[in-house]
Amino acid sequence: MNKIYYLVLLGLLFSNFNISTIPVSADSDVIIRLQAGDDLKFNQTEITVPLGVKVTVIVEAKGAFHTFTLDDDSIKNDDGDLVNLQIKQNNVANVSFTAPTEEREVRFYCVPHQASGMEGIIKFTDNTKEAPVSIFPLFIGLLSLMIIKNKFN
Ligand SMILES: [Cu+2]
Repeated sequence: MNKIYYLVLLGLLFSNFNISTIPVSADSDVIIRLQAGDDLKFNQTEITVPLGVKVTVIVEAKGAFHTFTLDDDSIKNDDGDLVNLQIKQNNVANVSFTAPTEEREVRFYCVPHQASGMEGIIKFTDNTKEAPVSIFPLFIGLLSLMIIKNKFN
């Protein structure tokens, strides 16, 4: 009984580590959907993006004219211009750019409403370095261990 118990425990631990360390491919595109609300806020204020990926931001403007503007001159859109997307009231628009290849945090804001707090942060991070520990699989693992243990007892 004890052998099975520890083998299952070992297996679960290793499977958890595998799940938690799979890196997202650097080739994959990232699509960010933002709502620029009539409350003069973006519906997301902290966004994490891997380094060097192609990013597309789709912004839906509600109630007013809004912009999605990056506070970083070195990031250019596909036309080589600054990222300063203008979205008419109750319209949807999008802009694409390539994420920087070095870690940094870039503020995004709406030009007419930044003073009302219509802004947020994009964190460009090297996600291959991070290995977030997933607690849910561990919980399931422990739960199944308890069930197995009860069956053998
Ligand atoms: Cu705005």
